[in-house]
Amino acid sequence: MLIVTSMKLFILAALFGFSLAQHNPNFKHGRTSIVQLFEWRWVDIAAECERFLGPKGFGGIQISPPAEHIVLTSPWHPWWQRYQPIGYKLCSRSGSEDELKDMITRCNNVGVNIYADAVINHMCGASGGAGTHSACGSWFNASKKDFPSVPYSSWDFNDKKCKTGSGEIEDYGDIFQVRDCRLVSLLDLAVEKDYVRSKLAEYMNKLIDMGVAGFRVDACKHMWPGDLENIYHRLHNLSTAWFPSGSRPLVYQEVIDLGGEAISANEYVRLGRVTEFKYGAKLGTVFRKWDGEKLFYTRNWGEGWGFMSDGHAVVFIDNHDNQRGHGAGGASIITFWDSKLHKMAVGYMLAHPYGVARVMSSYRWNRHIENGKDKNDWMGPPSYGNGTTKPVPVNPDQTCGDGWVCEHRWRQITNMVIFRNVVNGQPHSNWWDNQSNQVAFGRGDRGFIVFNNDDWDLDVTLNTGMPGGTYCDVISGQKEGGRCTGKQIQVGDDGHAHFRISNTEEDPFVAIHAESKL
Ligand code: QV4
Ligand code: CA
Repeated sequence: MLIVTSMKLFILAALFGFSLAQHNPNFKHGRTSIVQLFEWRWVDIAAECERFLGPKGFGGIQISPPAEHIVLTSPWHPWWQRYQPIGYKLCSRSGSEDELKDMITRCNNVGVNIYADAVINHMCGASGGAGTHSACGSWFNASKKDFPSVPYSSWDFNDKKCKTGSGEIEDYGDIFQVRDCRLVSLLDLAVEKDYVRSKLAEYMNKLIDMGVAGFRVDACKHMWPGDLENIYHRLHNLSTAWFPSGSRPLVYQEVIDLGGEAISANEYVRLGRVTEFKYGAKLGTVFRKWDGEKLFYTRNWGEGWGFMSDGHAVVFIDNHDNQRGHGAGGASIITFWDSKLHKMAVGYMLAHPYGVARVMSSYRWNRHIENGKDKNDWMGPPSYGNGTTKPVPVNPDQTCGDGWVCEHRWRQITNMVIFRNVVNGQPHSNWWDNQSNQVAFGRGDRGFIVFNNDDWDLDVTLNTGMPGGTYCDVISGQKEGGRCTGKQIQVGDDGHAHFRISNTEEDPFVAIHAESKL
């Protein structure tokens, strides 16, 4: 037997392009995309897997944090209460442990993976009070740092290590503060302690044994890479009920790195994937045509734009933070509120080979912007008066009701999720641009996409690289019962096709792929 050190493995992985453990999303059946079902209840997710996500080829779901969290009433049940754990009982605003388990099983059974959002840097805020105001009534005392349901006591927190006067992170330029002090007053766990590490790993392993395929790890910038490495090494292999034996959980770490901070995403890529926040911030700027950006500049999109290396990135247009002014990215972030641009930007991401792609699925709230800030950025999901989350109803036209946006059900987005599966593994090819905001590119001979983000029409003949035939555009419609419900694109035997896209169209882009051929 050859003993391969992890360094050698790393070099081998780099040479042969296979993913390291923990970088592999463990997708089933050649699927390729994750959808973030922000604040959905477990019972709704289970139903959505069976009726929509499984059949449409979604690879996985990022779920909201499943651990027991504080319940706040001022403001009234904000979404962010779920980022304030008070223990690791699997009991949350999204439902009970039984409901979680049933959902994980049913989603896995239809080929859809579950990735849990793991909040392991901290517990609730320091002024969280004492009592049983938690998702399942576990008692805790924030001022005494007493969380008996874990149990954690004041020994398990970082306060002695933190050197700032306030105990808070005051300067993001000081890596010690960022890791050892409190993020917005959240009680900072001593992740260097063996006991704390063992509790965190126990929590994550329980989820792995139930069948999750990996984790989005919250607030990684605020934890030392060495501490995270130790926890990740303790994680079990995935359940062999659904995954090949020896499969490691995917880990994708939330590190916001737009450049210019003391801590960089690169410190974490060795351990797992990392959220590439530059992606949505830059693509938003490009599609908005701000700062002199033009779509044709994305000819070398990906590493060419200073992003982390392809095998390390999880990419997205928006997330639950930056769609409401939290986190990073600022005003350039394109959300469902700008639906036309959103569909184009998500379409671009899903057509492009860089990174593991995550689609956002949101709820509507009473956005109220004053002086550039949303006063209602705290508002939780559609709820009843007592704060319990409402179900997600599906309308006859397949859209969602009751304030659930369900971007993942928008035809243009669903069809691009399918496009990404169809072109999986094919190279970025046959680039064309007009030196402005009209661009086109293919994915080998399996797919081709054309964008018109200029203020004038696009009218051009392009080499698609695809076999001759009639294809259905999957943006204006799709292939249904042997015909196209939207535009039809004629590809000649030489691979060339004529495209005409008016800038005033509802969706000024066109996409065809091998399985949309008549
Ligand atoms: C406030 C003040 C503090 C004060 C405290 C006193 O800001 O200075 O000491 O009151 O009571 C909420 C409130 C916040 C409040 C805090 C503690 O918004 O005002 O502190 O609770 O009571 C989410 C929200 C936060 C929220 C947090 C916990 O975005 O607003 O804080 O949940 O409920 C950085 C990080 C990055 C982070 C990003 C938002 O590097 O890791 O900020 N992103 C992740 C998650 C995000 C989550 C957290 C981290 C924390 O994606 O959703 O924050 O788990 O860039
Ligand atoms: Ca910390």
